[in-house]
Amino acid sequence: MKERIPIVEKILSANDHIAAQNKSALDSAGVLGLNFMASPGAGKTSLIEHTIKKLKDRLKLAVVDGDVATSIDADRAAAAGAQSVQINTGGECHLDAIMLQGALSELHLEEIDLLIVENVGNLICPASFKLGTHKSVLIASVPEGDDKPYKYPGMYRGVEALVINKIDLLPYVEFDMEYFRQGVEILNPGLVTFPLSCRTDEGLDAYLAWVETEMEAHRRVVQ
Ligand SMILES: Nc1nc2c(ncn2[C@@H]2O[C@H](COP(=O)(O)OP(=O)(O)OP(=O)(O)O)[C@@H](O)[C@H]2O)c(=O)[nH]1
Ligand SMILES: [Mg+2]
Repeated sequence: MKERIPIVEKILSANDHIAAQNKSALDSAGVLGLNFMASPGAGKTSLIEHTIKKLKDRLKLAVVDGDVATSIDADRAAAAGAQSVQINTGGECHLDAIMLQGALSELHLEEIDLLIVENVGNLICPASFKLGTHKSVLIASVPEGDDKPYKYPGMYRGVEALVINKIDLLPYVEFDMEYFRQGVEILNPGLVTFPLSCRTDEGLDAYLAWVETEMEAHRRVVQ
């Protein structure tokens, strides 16, 4: 058991090295990279579809989708109007930097402003593997329950923005928003948070404004 720790550290450090290369490729092309993480079914692809439809007149978008199997999500992103690449992990519960590097080689980065990576639906493994994206966004959703920050602290600690999706279901599901937000505040004080619904569009504008502000800030840094 003792020998596993250095091996895990080596894997993560090799991953960090490739992640740094990915970030540098994105920066050279002026692309802002967002890493969307969530439980299965929280609404990652739904939010990506909204993001594409609302911003595609102003920004050139690409999506890299990570799933164990199928190209369902990449097809949805393409149908919404973005370049898209599907990664099938074949069983791995997260994307890693090498997988993203392969996907980036299939995209014309010079023609992209915003890259959204949809990680594999999982609240544990994706938190440990840097990809080289600039910001991580966690999409929580009301039906998952209000205890998730307490049970998956690593994920909640490591993100720069939080979406609380499916607020249209608040009248039907037991979800104590105050308890949920207290858990988040302990782990990630002041975390920028967007309660919204991909079903009714409520709250979407604040999230979209954040994406555009991040895009502007990134342009100023890399120019
Ligand atoms: N009621 C409600 N349903 C939603 C909302 N957003 C997404 N859904 C539904 O939730 C289900 C899962 O949505 P997806 O966008 O595919 O979720 P995902 O996180 O991409 O799922 P995986 O990629 O399989 O992990 C679909 O049936 C959506 O229609 C919402 O705001 N409200
Ligand atoms: Mg999806």
